Amino acid sequence: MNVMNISDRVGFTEARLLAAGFSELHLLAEDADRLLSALDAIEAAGDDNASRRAARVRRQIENFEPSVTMIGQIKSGKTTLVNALIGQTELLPADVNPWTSVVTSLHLHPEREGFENTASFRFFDEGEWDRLVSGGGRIGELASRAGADEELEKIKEQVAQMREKSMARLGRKFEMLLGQQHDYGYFDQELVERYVCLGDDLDEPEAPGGHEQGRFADITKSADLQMQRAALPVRLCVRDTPGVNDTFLMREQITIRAIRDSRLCVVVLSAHQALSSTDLALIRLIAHVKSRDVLIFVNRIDELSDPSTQIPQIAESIAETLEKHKGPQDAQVIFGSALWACAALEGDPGNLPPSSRAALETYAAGAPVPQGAGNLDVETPVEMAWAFSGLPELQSAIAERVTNGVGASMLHRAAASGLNLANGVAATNLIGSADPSGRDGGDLTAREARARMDGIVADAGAALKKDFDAILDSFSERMNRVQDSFLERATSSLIVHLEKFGEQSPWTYDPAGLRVLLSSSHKVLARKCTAAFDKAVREAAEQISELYARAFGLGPDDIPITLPRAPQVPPPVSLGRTIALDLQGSWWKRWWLQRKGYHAYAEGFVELIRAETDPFVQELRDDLAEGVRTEACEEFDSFLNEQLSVFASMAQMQDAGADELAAFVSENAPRERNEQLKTALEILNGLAAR
Ligand SMILES: Nc1nc2c(ncn2[C@@H]2O[C@H](COP(=O)(O)OP(=O)(O)O)[C@@H](O)[C@H]2O)c(=O)[nH]1
Ligand SMILES: [Mg+2]
Repeated sequence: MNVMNISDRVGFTEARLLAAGFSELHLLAEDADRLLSALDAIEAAGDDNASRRAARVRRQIENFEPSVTMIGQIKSGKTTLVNALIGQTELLPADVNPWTSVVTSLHLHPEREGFENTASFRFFDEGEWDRLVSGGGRIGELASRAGADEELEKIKEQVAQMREKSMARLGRKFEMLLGQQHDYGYFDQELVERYVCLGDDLDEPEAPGGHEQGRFADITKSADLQMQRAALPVRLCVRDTPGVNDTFLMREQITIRAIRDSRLCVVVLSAHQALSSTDLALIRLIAHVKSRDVLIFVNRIDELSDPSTQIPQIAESIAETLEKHKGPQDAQVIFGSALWACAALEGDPGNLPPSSRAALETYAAGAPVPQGAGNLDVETPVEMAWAFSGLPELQSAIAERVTNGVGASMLHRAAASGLNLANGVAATNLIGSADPSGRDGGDLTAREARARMDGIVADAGAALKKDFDAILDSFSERMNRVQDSFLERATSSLIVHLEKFGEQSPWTYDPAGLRVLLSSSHKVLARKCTAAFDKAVREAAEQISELYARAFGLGPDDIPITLPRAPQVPPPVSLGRTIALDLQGSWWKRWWLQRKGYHAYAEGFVELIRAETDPFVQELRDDLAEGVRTEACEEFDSFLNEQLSVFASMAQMQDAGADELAAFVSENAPRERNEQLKTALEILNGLAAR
């Protein structure tokens, strides 16, 4: 396979198809460009301090990469859908062996001169691998806690087999590879297969020097491919996950992590079993994500005998299931077929299997052209297949969420920074152009002013950290209380049950209540964190404004300060992980039968459920809440540093001698530069006001 061939194969038709749904991303790209031009003006008009800070904001805009993660059952068509979404129908191998656990991230870049494709593959580290292999993953832990020895043995056997095969494939090097990363300055299908795709012929020893497929797939944890896409005006990361299924809960953890890494997720379902009972674990995973950040793609509608009639029925049943199980009820549901999309991209819908083609024709004849297909001419078979594949609708939903969600937040943050810098430059110019006699309008010496500014910054930073300590402590306490009272209530319910029905009748207890309470603790946390951040920036800005007045004689109109918004608190996705109480199947029953006497029940129960629910509490406290604190403090530091830089520029101007001032005036005299700064201020004011 030719390397150039695979990476640059998007032809004209494909690019046109792909562009149809992404049009809203152009709005984001245009705003980002205007912001960048405003930063150019700041760099041109400001001193070194301002230029350095402006360059930093520029990098934040340039590195901005929204991402979307595909989750769903194995074989629902996630990988095929990702291939269709990026217009390369054969890039990622579909139908991979269900043992693989690789999360693949495709980092898509707008077209740019001199861009080089790269790839990196990371392996599980030793700890992760041991957990998977020796414990049989989380399912092994669950099974052993619930006393399901037989299942555990089965899993262990499977894992041992897998390990043997890995060793055979990877040889002596195997253990040394754990924790490592392999980087490449290119990629092609073969390279990707080597890392993400276990061969089907697991029992065949590899032919000497023969195909390399799946060589590393057992131990690959993540694959990151950097590539460019002509149809995209901004960067976008599309993440493919291995899929959740019943047997390997290790995957659940992988999926949770992948959802946490993207604001937006697409739940891919199979039309002929959309949201069946096996998808309940999936609903739990998205139950705590905002509806707006979840898209449901019902794939494989080409396998329905009569899509037009069946689609409304499926939609209704999905709505019912989501309502019943408290999933994200307002999530947008899109129907489609990745197979039709791939056929369109390959320019040959005529080659579809007859039943799939017939379904397309019936569907297209009986349904209106789906949203997002833009001005595609659905008369041609290629465009018809694309329009009805659901891909344009999926793209436009992604584009809308990105543009108005993370995109808008990023623009606001960057515009607020830019505005503070631009106002700093304008205020510095004001000081520099004032009549020398009226220049020192302040009542503080330069040294006093500097000391005061440093004091404000240090105190403000320390105060926010202290506030966060208190918030995190009370969050942790609250979660412990919730966990204790859940255990208490569940145990007394258990005892009542035992007294009434005896030991032979299994008891169930829905852990939903625990999740609801922990989720409301999370809401309180989010509210408090946002309030603490807002208060910190407001108070710091007031003190700094006051100092600007005293040190430079500048009022709030001369040097206004724009407050950054509090960072978003991520949803408590980890509450979706499966715990023993969720599995009211055979293991749970067996756990019953092994206990002797009520006391053993109650004690064993508390121990089991505490061990099961501890990870919720730990993850919310140590990952989520700590992450929120770190981000808020960084954001606040960045705001304070911006003001320090503005202060430094103004102080320098205030103290400038006659020579420096003359140089400044000659350099800044050109009206053109001031005009540019004025335009920049207008742009930034407009964007920051949104
Ligand atoms: N008929 C039909 N088959 C599909 C569709 N999407 C994917 N497939 C097939 O379903 C199988 C599993 O797809 P894959 O993308 O690997 O699923 P994943 O496990 O969710 O990533 C492959 O053989 C695909 O060709 C579709 O829309 N219609
Ligand atoms: Mg897949």
